[in-house]
Amino acid sequence: MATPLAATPAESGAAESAAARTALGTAEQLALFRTMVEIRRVEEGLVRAHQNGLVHGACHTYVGQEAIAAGVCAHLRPSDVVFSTHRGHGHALAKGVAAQEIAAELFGRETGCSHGRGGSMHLFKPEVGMMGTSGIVGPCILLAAGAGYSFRLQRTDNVAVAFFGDGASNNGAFHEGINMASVWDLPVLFVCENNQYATEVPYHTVSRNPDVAAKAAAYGLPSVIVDGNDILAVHAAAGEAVRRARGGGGPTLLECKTYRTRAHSEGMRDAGYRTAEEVNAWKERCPIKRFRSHLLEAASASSAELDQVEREVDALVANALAFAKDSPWPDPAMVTQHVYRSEGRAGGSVG
Ligand SMILES: Cc1ncc(C[n+]2csc(CCOP(=O)(O)OP(=O)(O)O)c2C)c(N)n1
Ligand SMILES: [Mg+2]
Repeated sequence: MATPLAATPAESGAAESAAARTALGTAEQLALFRTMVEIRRVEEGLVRAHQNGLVHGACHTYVGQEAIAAGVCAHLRPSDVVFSTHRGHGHALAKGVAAQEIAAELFGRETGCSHGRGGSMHLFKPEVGMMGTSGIVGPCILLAAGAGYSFRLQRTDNVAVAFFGDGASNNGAFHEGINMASVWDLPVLFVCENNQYATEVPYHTVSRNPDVAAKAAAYGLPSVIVDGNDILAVHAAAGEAVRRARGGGGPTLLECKTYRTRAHSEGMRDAGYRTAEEVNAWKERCPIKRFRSHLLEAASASSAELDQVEREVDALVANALAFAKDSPWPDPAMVTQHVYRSEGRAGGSVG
């Protein structure tokens, strides 16, 4: 099947121009590199664990899209909030949820960030502003608009972020959420990760316009399209949008052109709707490989330094997976805890 890809900015050119623009020092660039490597390694570890029967429930990986979570969340404070999707491990990690809490959650253990009750699509940690991954496509856009409204009422300068896929942009929630945020100038960043497929449905078959960002014009908010596999481009565009939101300038729709290089979900077939050539071409555009090359070419880091980061991340992720595997299961007697409200009602203590 011939699957025309939406035009992406020429990757090397985009990387160079973003690099030329970046005011980031070595430490900040190394931090972005570390976050992307950590997301990738956690996903690879979860894939192996899924194959070994240790992960319970679905597992949609973020492999190939790491630059987006890393580039956006680098601008966020713990008091800013993120609403995520079914493909949200990277968002949770970049927002500050520890790898071991995520691994333990997918393993169904008490030490997981949702005490093993939720799994991959219920990663919550409000203390760091991670307001949840979700199996329902679209509502994260409305939730972020609502959080932005609450920040406005509370007179804070916090920012709400919604991450969502191209598939969500044809959901009514997208149109209602960005319209409300736009008319009320809410402090929200809408990040569309256009990986060009919704499960097996190519975006060009469900939208005449390949650019989700174009829809912003209908609602009067600014939009930007970036190469989502270029960490410096994502970081620069997200920085501007977050500054605008924090300063009272209203929301932005940021479209990141990207690609998932693994199956929609672990264990699902990954054939018949896209070609191996297409997948391989995008593997060549791997955001981590590209940033590594850039850091070396720009002499911002040595290969020994980058290898050291990778070794540290490898150790952290190995520990996280071992921690998850060795963690206790939730106590079956607590199964109804957090299900029913137990205060302020006659006979309300159910759990
Ligand atoms: C409201 C709703 N409709 C349909 C689904 C089934 N579904 C799960 S993932 C998915 C594809 C989503 O595609 P996209 O938003 O592009 O995200 P991606 O998987 O590409 O990251 C669909 C349709 C769902 N979970 N929720
Ligand atoms: Mg998609």
